[in-house]
Amino acid sequence: MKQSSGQSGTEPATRQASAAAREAGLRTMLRIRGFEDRLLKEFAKGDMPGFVHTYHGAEPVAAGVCAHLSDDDIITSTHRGHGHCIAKGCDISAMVAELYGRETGLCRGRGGSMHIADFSRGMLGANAIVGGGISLAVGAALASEVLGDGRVAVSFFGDGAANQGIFHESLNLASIWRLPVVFVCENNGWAESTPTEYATSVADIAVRAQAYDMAGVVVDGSDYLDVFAQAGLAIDRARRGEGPTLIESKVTRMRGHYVGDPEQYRSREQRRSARKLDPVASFAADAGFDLEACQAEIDRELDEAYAAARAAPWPDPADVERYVLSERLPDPRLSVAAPTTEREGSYVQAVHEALAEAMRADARVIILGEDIAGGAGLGPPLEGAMGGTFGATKGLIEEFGSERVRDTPISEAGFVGAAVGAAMAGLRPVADIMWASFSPYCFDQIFNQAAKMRYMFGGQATVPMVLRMAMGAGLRAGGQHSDTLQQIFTSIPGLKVVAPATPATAKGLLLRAIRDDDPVVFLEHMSLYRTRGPLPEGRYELPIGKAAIERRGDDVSLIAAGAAVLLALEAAERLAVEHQVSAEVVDLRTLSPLDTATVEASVRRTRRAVVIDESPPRCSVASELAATISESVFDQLRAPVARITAANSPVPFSPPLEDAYLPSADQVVDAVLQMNRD
Ligand SMILES: Cc1ncc(C[n+]2csc(CCOP(=O)(O)OP(=O)(O)O)c2C)c(N)n1
Repeated sequence: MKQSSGQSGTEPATRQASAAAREAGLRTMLRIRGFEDRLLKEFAKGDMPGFVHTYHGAEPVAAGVCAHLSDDDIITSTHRGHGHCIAKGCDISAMVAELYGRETGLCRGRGGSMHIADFSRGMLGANAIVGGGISLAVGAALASEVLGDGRVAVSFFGDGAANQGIFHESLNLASIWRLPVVFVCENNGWAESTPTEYATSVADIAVRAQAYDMAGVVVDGSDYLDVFAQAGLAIDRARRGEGPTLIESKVTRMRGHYVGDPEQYRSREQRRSARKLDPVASFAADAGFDLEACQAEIDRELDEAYAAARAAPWPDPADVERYVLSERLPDPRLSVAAPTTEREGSYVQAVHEALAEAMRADARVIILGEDIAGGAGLGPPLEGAMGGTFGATKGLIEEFGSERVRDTPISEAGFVGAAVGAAMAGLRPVADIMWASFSPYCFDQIFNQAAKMRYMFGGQATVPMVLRMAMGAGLRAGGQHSDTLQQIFTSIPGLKVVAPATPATAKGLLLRAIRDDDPVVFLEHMSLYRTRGPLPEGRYELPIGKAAIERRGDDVSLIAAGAAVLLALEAAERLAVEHQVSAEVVDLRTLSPLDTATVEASVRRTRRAVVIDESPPRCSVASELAATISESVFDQLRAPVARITAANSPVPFSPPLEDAYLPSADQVVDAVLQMNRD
C-alpha cells in the first residue's frame, strides 16, 4: 500500500516573498515559458537537430529554487533542463546556439539540449542519464565542505530518477556526511509514458527522506511562493551546515515527454486539462509590472538569439576529437621534486607514499573508498586499523584526518559519482574501488559522467580524479574478484588508464595521475602489491602515455603492462639463457593513451612482436596493439604479431583452471620460438 504524504524534519514556511522577489520570480518564469513556447515553434521548422524536452508546467520550481542561489552555487539538471539553465542565469543566445549544435553554443555544439551546461553560472550540466546528476551534486557539496567555501549544491531530477539506485546511494551519502545539498524532485506524474503511481512505491517521494534521516517536504510546484519558501528554508539549512533536504515538487507536465510526443498514454481530456493547469499564467494574473513590455523584451531577445544561432558557424569537423582530454599542462602551482635517494620498497608502499605525498602537497586531494580509513568513519583514527584491503591507505587518516581520508559505505555508484562531482567542483579526489570487478556498479559514473563531461560540455569541465582499483587473477579469488577490465577502460575516450609494473613506476605514475586534469583509471595488479624493487624517496612524477624499454633486445619485442611485464622479463631471460634469443621488453606503463611510437620503434628494430595481456582476448589491448603494429610496421615484420592473453572465460577458481586461464612465460617462449627466425 502506498504511504500518504509526510513532511519530515522541516520547519513551517510562510508563503511570503517581498514584492521584488515576486517580480523577479515571475520574470524568470516568463523567460522560461517564453523560451519553451518559442522552441515549440522553431523546432517545428525542422532545422534543429536532435530531441528536445520542454519544461512547461514546472517553471515555479526552477525559478523558486534558483532565486536563492548565486553563481557560485551549483546545480545539476536533467534532459529537461532549459528551465534550470535560465533560472541559473545562463545566456539565452548561447543556449539557443547550443540547441542548434553551433560552435557559439554554451558547449560549443558538443552537448545539445540534453547535455547543456554553463560552468560560469554554476550550472554543472543537464544529464541525459536519468538520475545521473544526483551524485554529482553530492560531490559538489562535498567539495564545498572540504574547501569550506559555503557553496550549496542543488540537484534537480524527475520522479522517474527517484527509483534509480543512484538516488538512494546519493541521499544516504549526503545524509551520513551532512552535506550542503538540496535534492529537488520534480514529480510530474510521469516517467516518459509510465505513471508514477504505478512505478513508485510511495505516494509521496518526499517520505523517502525519512529513510535517510533528512528533512523531506512536499511542495506545490505550481505555486511559486510555496516553492520559494520551502527552497529558501532548505538552502539556508544547507548553508548553515545542517545537512541535506529532499523537496518533492508536485507539478503538471503540461506537454508531452518530448516535443513531438503523440502522448497516446494520456486521453485527449487528460492532455487538455494538463495544458490548462498553467502555473505561470496564474501567478502572472496579479503581476505588479507591465507584462506586455516584459513579454516584448523576451521576444526581442529570442528573435536575436534564433537569428544569431542560425547564422552561427558549425564546429569544425577537424575538431571532432577536441576536448576529449585536457589540453592544460599539469597545475603549475605544484612543483615536482626530482627522485632522490635510491632505496628498496614494495609496490603497496609506493602507492601509500604517492597518496601521502600528494595530500601533503595539495589540500584539494582527498581519498575516499570502502574501509580506507579502517572503519574510522568521520571520527578519530582507530589504533591498528587496516587502511584499505591491501593496507595502501593505512595510517593516512592520522596525518590528514577523516575529512580528507573518507571511509564510504558500500556504495560504488554513490561515492564514485560524488568523486566526479567533487572533481568538477574543485577537488582532486582519489576514489578506491577495491577490486576492478566491482566497478560495473559505477559504470555510469565512469563511462557517462567522468569520461564524457569534458567533451560534452565543450571543454568547460575538468575532471581531475583518480580511480584506483586492485585487479587481476592468480590469487585464487574466483570470478568476481579477479578481472583486469583494462580492455574496457582502455576503449573509453576521455579516460586515461595506467597499469604500472614496479614500485618506482607505481609511485611516479600515481603522483602524476593525481595532478592530471583528466580522469585516470589506475590499475594495481594484486600479485604486485608485495613485490619489491627500487623506490625513490620524495615527490617525483613519471609521464602518463610514455612507455619504457625495460630490457634491451634485438630479435623480438615483448610488449606488456602491469604484472605481465614480470612475465615478459621472465620469458626474456629464459629465451636468452635457453635459446640464445635476444628479447626486448617494452613496459607500456600506460594503456591509454598508448605510446605507440615507442612500441613501433622497438618492433621496427626487432621485426617481431608478442603482446602479453591478462585480459580475455576479444577487443583487448593485445588486439589493439596487434592491429596498430600491423598497420604501421607490417612491411618490416618477419612474422605475424602474436597475442598471449587470458582464456576467453570468466576467471575460474580451481587452481589448475586459473593457471590455464592466465598467460604464462611458457606461452611467450613458445610463441617466440615458433616465429620465423631467418
Ligand atoms: C538511465 C536512463 N534510463 C532511461 C532513459 C530514457 N528516458 C529518458 S527520460 C525518461 C523519463 C524520465 O522520467 P523522470 O525522471 O520522471 O523525468 P521527466 O521526464 O518526467 O522530467 C526516460 C525513461 C534514460 N535517458 N536514462
